[in-house]
Amino acid sequence: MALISSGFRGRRRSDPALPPGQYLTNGFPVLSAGPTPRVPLDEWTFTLSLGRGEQRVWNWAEFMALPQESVTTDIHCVTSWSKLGTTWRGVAVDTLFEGIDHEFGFTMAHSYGGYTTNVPLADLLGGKAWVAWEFDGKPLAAEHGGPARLLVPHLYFWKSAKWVSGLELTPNDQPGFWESNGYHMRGDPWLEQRYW
Ligand SMILES: Nc1nc2c(c(=O)[nH]1)N[C@H]1C(S)=C(S)[C@@H](COP(=O)(O)O)O[C@H]1N2
Ligand SMILES: [Mo]
Repeated sequence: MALISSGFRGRRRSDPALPPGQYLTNGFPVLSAGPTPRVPLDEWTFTLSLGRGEQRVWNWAEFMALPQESVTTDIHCVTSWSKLGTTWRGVAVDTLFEGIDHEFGFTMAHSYGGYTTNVPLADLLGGKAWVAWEFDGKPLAAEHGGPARLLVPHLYFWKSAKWVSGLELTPNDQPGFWESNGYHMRGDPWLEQRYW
């Protein structure tokens, strides 16, 4: 009897969309390491830094003129909440890299306000990541990273830099803000790569 009921609870707990150690939330918690920067759209730019001083810069109008994609995806925070079926709109990182010569395999995402997080380039290309500016059909709220945030939903959500200002290509994997404070360098929720 005890075995049956514990097995039943186990199955109910393990939604196949839920990585190990995560629980579901319907809310949308705000997690920010500092104050929320307010970036006017007419001052906003996104910079792709390729190394050797080469860069590509988009202003808001240029960014909005790029092909836009709608994305429905699950997100997983390292503090254990997951939110399923979230809807976003934004520009695929693939689109930003179109026609661009680059040689480095790692990136550092930079944010207005100074936050950084490192993501291997392979985790940003191939339809895996976006610079998102709409959430749930509305412009992304400032506390959730508006005007635009990185969205890398297959990694823990700290990799999805809010208020993103650009991506810097780097030859080596360098730790960003949370990674320097003990968070994992990659952060795959299915492998529970929380801390190191
Ligand atoms: N610029 C910036 N981006 C950030 C953070 C931050 O503090 N600053 N926090 C990260 C963490 S730890 C998480 S869990 C998510 C939280 O996003 P949310 O506040 O929209 O839920 O943003 C990530 N991106
Ligand atoms: Mo987080």
